[in-house]
Amino acid sequence: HLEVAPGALWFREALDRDAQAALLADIRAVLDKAPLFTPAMPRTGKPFSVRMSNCGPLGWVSDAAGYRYQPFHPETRAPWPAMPPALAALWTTYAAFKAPAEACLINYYGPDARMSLHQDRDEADFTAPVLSLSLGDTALFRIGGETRGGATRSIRLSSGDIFLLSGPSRLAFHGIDRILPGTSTLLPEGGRFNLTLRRVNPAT
Ligand code: MD5
Ligand code: FE
Repeated sequence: HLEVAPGALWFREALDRDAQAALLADIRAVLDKAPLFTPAMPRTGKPFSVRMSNCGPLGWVSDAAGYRYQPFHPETRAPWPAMPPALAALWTTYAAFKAPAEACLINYYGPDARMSLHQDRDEADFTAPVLSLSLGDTALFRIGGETRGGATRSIRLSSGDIFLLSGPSRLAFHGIDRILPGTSTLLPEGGRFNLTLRRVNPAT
């Protein structure tokens, strides 16, 4: 792997095409039960350009009431589908954390979707890493430091890449500037899935 900042580990092409296709099939099965929804910004209610779903005991949602983790889909109200074993295995291998992941956030980016610079701080335990897996079109990912306005660097995340945010990078500002359409043939519909595996509650 490449350590792009202290604790920010980039495993390029960690998964081969077969492994990517298998995980994609798992994600499609999750989405059959828990369809992508359009999150909205707290207070303003402005819709995100990224659509989302989740699997595992908890899922991240956002609406006019705020950002939070909850155990059910915001529209169907059904419990999130179980975490596919292949995803749990990635957590074991790459995060090597003492407690299992509780949430897998599924982000879908169409050709015009983006995600502005932010920190992930809705989890109660920042000692656990966040594991990110990219599937489909390449994304221009930007990562900075723990304060807004500092230096940032830009990284091209491609299909099969795993990115692990741990230690000093766990609270790094980051975002997706844009998707590069047509850079992968994995998704027939185009675009990009990003899966983030997270620990939400303190590991006892
Ligand atoms: C994505 N997702 O590609 C991006 C980047 C999100 C999110 O940012 O919150 O869903 S995944 C890489 C990532 C995740 C968590 C923390 C950090 C990077 N980080 O501290 O740099 O859909
Ligand atoms: Fe994030």
